[in-house]
Amino acid sequence: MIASHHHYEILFHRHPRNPILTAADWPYPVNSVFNAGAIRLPDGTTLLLCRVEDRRGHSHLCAARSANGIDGWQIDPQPTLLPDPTNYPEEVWGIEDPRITFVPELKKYAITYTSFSRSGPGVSLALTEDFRSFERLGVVMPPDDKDAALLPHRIGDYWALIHRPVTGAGAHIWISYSADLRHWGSQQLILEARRGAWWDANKIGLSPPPIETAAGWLMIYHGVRQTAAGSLYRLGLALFDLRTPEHCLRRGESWVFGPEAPYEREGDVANVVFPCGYTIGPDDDTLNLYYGGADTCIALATGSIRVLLDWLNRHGQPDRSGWREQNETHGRRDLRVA
Ligand code: M1P
Repeated sequence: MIASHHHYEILFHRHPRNPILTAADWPYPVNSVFNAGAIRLPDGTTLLLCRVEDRRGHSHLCAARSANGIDGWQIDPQPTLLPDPTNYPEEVWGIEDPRITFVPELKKYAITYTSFSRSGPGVSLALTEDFRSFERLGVVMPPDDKDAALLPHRIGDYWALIHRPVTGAGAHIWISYSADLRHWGSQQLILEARRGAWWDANKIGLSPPPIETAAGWLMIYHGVRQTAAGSLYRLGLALFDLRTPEHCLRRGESWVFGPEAPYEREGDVANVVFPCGYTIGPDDDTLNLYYGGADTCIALATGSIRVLLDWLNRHGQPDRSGWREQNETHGRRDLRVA
């Protein structure tokens, strides 16, 4: 039987102990904790790399570790990764919204985060083996760009980064390729905000890193609709080809998760759900999605990858927004071999 809410299927179930982490849990004074990257460590520990905002309004990152991913969090007693504006001036107004990808070829975790520079938000990349020491590679996408994640392995010979530049044409999702993680090219638009009345009309961005499945890269993205009462952040699903991830195979029409609970409706920024990470259960199917609630706290919702893919099969449509741009702008499809 399909669980329903106002007759829509429920794809994500909120944990009854939500919010699972708040500023009150922090070992030092903070304003808010939200938008955490997530990863399961080899020993089974869940690590959240949380965005922590101080009362200046600047953010840094702090690791929290838990055996069950729900409670018993061990939070680093001090900030884990602070902005370093002396050496990295792009971090002058803080670092935000990390996404974590384990990269088997490097045996390291890649962290893509927003560096808030005087020119606006850009994408920075750091590598780590242990979430204690970090190797910064600096800016990989200049402002205005954010909502980025690295795919875990090369596509052909090239690393792939999904990201969200803001261009004169709007805030859409793009992909870029690199041979060395430092120099990026072959940029292509892959998914557009839909404009008009759509729930994802005004801007979209990648939420957590894409999930690699046999059917393709499953993307959970956030869509924003501007309303008379402010911005409304909700989540949608799209599926991209495994070997040519610039090609969208299916895109859901309806949103699948949106602000409903009080900790999502009310906070520093009302009506925001914003996941930056997930872990996958031992059954290889259960998706534990960690998300910021109203830019104030961290919450957990659980779904099934199989059910999400099945929903996309039933409710998704082929999406040509990226293809149109790729063909009109470049007149060819595979820029990586150019
Ligand atoms: O305040 C809501 C969110 O705003 C930003 O998202 P975007 O620029 O994609 O609309 C996020 O970076 C995040 O800081 C915040 O949760």
